[in-house]
Amino acid sequence: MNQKNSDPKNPPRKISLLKEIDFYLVTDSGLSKKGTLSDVREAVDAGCKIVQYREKNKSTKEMVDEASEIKRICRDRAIFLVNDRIDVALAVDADGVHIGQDDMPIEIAKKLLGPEKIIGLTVHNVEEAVKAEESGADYIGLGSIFDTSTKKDAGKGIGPASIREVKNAIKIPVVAIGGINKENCIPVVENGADSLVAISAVVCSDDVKRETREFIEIIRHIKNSG
Ligand code: 3NM
Repeated sequence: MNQKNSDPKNPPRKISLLKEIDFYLVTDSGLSKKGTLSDVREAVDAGCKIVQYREKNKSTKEMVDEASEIKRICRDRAIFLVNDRIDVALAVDADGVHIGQDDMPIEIAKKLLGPEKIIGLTVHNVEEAVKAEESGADYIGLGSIFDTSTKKDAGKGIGPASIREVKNAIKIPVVAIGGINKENCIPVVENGADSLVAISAVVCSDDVKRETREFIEIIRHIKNSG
């Protein structure tokens, strides 16, 4: 049985929310100026409605502690997903996970998490996007849109026009990621990205709240004038 959404016309509120989200925060403690918790607090205070906890350098215990605190910050204000670590997501009862092509197969992740949880999958092209939708992903992260040094194996940027190709092939929301900043985000949104991630452009800043607010304003402006 496809557990994706029992009624595609009436998906759970959290999943339909994904289409309405403009800016999507992904944490990176290695790049952050003020630390992950501060970044989450500031971004959510600025109106960010989705947070992905992406942590590659901490112990499981540290991650569970930090994820519990992020969940508390996000409560009633933002969707909270954990990158890769289904165990951590389960431990703190996060809203879902974001996984990559080489992580847990999505069908198994769905079984482990249950049908109410959100699962996002990273894809790099139309073929992977179609497969992600077929296997029950609730949204896809498409990247890397531009060249980036934040993720070492991200590969060359696929360009913002690829967002349009993917949007034309699937119905689930498309989150654009990789090398995006306030200057180059316009074609990203114009090509149909439902939401976008900018890690270094936000967490390397002295003022995460201001950067997040500005991204949200730019994205809304482009969406509303399109
Ligand atoms: N995933 P920045 S690119 C986490 O292509 C991540 O799937 C990518 O960071 C992908 O906004 C990336 O600093 C890093 O370029 C994005």
